[in-house]
Amino acid sequence: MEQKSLWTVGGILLCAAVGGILIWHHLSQSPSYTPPAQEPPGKGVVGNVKLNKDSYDTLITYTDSGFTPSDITIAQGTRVRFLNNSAQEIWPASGIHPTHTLYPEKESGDCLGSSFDSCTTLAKGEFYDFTFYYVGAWPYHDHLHAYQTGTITVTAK
Ligand SMILES: [Cu+2]
Repeated sequence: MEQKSLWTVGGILLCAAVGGILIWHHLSQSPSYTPPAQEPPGKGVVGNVKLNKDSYDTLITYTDSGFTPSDITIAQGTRVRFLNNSAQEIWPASGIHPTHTLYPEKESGDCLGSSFDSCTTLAKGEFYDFTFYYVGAWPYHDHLHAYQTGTITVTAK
C-alpha cells in the first residue's frame, strides 16, 4: 500500500515536471518579429456611420461609461474603429495624455504626438478608424475625458 502511494506521488511529480517543460517550451517559442525600418502608415480617418461605408476589422464603442471593450488584443494590420455612441463628444488618441507620444508612428501632419489620434472631436454617430502596425501594448484615452482609457495590444503577424 505504501509503495503504491509512493508510485502515485512519483507519477504526479513526473506529470508536473513534463507539463512545466512543455509550458516553458511553448513560452520560449513566442513569435519573434523584426520590425522593418518603417511600418506602413495607419492612416486614421474620421467619418460618420450614416455617410461613410469604410471597412474596418474591430469595433470599440464609446458609451457614457467609456470604451467597450476597452482592452483588446489584435494582430498587426488590424483596423480598429472607435465609434462614439455616447451623449458627449469624444477624441480618441494615443496615451499618454496630454502629449499622446506613446504610439511610435508619427507623420508630419499629425496634430500631437503620434498618428494614433483622431485630432478632432467626434459627435455621436461619428467614428475614428486607425490601423495598428506597431507591435506592443498601446494605452489610449479620450482626450476630452482623459480618465476614460484602454489598451490596444498588437501582436506580430
Ligand atoms: Cu489627451
